[in-house]
Amino acid sequence: MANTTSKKNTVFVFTFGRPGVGKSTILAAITYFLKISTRIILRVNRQNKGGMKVVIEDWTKTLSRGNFPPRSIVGEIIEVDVGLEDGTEQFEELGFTFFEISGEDLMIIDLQNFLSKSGSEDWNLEETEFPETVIDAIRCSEFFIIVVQSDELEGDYDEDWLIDQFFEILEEEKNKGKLKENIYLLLIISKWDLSRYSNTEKVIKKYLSNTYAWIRSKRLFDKSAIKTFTIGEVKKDSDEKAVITDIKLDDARKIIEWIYKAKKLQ
Ligand SMILES: Nc1nc2c(ncn2[C@@H]2O[C@H](COP(=O)(O)OP(=O)(O)OP(=O)(O)O)[C@@H](O)[C@H]2O)c(=O)[nH]1
Ligand SMILES: [Mg+2]
Repeated sequence: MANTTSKKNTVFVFTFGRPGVGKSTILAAITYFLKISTRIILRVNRQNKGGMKVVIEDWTKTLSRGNFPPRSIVGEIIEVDVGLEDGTEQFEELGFTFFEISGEDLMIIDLQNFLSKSGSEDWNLEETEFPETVIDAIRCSEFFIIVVQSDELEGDYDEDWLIDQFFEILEEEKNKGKLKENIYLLLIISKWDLSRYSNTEKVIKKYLSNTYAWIRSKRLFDKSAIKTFTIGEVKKDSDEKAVITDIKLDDARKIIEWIYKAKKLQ
């Protein structure tokens, strides 16, 4: 990890969201968009030591064939490292390093909730804290992408609570002086092709009211935005497997452009 966080000229982005919301798909789409853009090279991270998995080639091939990236493995941090060549237009001499940890790993927060509510005597906070590698990734990140799934916002699952807890962890870290000086938030409503809604702000205010309050307060994040994402048209094949029948990279472009602009305006 020391190798990774000391990498120069790269902007670290941490992705957060419960299992299966579409984190890997969003990162794969951004990578694919960058890959097929001219003047951009995908930098392969050869310092793959601290248990990080680098997936650029696998993911872009998978997407180009209309398939989704595989579900992330519990306990493994995925690191997508893209270097942007010195182009004359938008992107120049900058890189992005995206971290994704499996949604299951983030459920550690949920476990804390469960154990504290159940009053279990075995509850040991130390054991339920994020692993060191995750904390390191959080500490070096300037951008935080939170992903929520458009067709599950109304469900029983208390996503708002989960995000709220994550923000509290960030705030604690900030108060300890361990975070980057300026941090930015992008809240992405994923699988937008399945959505019944049109007004994103309204929907977040209604179903994720605490999250919305954090965004509005500007207490933690210097800048934030709510964006939607779809990978395009998705259908089930004869084996009931989801496949991408028409890939769209427009949302991926908007996400990376927002990050790029926020970085440049610093
Ligand atoms: N309809 C639709 N389905 C999507 C979209 N993106 C992802 N999916 C579906 O959601 C599944 C999970 O997506 P992933 O990107 O693997 O989700 P994840 O958040 O990385 O999951 P973990 O890493 O396991 O926590 C995919 O295999 C697809 O079936 C989308 O834009 N539209
Ligand atoms: Mg994943």
